[in-house]
Amino acid sequence: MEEELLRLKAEAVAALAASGKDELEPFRVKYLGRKGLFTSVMRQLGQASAEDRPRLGKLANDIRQELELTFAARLEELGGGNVGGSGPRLDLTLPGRTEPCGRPHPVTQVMEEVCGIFEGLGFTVAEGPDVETDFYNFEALNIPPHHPARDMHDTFYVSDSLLLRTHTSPMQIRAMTEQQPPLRMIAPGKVYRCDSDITHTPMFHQVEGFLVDRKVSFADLKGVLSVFIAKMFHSDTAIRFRPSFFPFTEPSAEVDIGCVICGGKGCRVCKQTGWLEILGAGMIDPAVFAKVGYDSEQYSGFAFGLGIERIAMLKYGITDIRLYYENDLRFLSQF
Ligand code: 2NL
Repeated sequence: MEEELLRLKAEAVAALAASGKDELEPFRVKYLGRKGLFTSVMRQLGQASAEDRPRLGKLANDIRQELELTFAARLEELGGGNVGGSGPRLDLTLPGRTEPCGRPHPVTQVMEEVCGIFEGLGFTVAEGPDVETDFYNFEALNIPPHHPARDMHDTFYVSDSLLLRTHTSPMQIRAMTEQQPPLRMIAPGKVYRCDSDITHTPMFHQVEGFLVDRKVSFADLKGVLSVFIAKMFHSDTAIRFRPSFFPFTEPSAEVDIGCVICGGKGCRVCKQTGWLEILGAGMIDPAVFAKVGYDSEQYSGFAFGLGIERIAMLKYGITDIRLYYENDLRFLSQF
């Protein structure tokens, strides 16, 4: 069989050297094709002894590879490749094969956009740990043990005094315990609540912000949030402040924007109200200032918090929050 292989190789090399352009394809079929001579010799490999088989197999493969290279070289030499043409072998009009390119996750994109807008308004950015103490996450925010607001937060506890933060406000408490006013800062990051359905995931992203100085008023809060909403959505997006309650702000408000889907006429997304809730805010409660040692006679401030997944859902018309975390490229590549 070895002789047969070597003979076939010599024959093929000679045939190739002698072949013209039109003979190349018949050559390929005769020697290298699926029903060609090489294939039939290789079929005989099964009859070789177990001891010879590996060596013969390797020899056959080496020869075949060498012939394929020689064939390709000959094809090139004869200016082949293009059927019946004498033109260039490469069709330069074909679009290139592009590598698929990754990009930031839609949640990351919206997070960066939100942070960028507040940075433009002079806010600094602070990030911190996902595992927090009960003090920073609850106590300092005027949520004592057994306060009903703790139920709303569906907290994941790590131990009696450690937990996965339910909001990013702990970073703002840290900032206030370390620095004196004036302060303006945002805290972006992951937060955790034991909750899961089409509008809730156990982990989601939040940006909270606050500003403390002398004579800060609710009008300042309205001004900052109006600029944010105009930049994030559309410059003439309608805004409405609704009275609400948070343990850490007084007074508190929830902020709605005119429905970006129906323009305020009423649809499924806005539940026929024409409005979409996009964030919560308020004037920082004096009880919070007391916890961090600020004098609330001298200083006042506002704070706000918004969920990134929710903002991105409204911005892009996404109806199921779980899509963000299924890693389906058909979804992700749309952003
Ligand atoms: C919401 C509401 C809010 C805050 C967060 C805050 C932080 C400090 C002091 C006072 Cl340190 N307040 N944060 C205030 C009002 C609302 O979030 O719906 N978030 C998704």
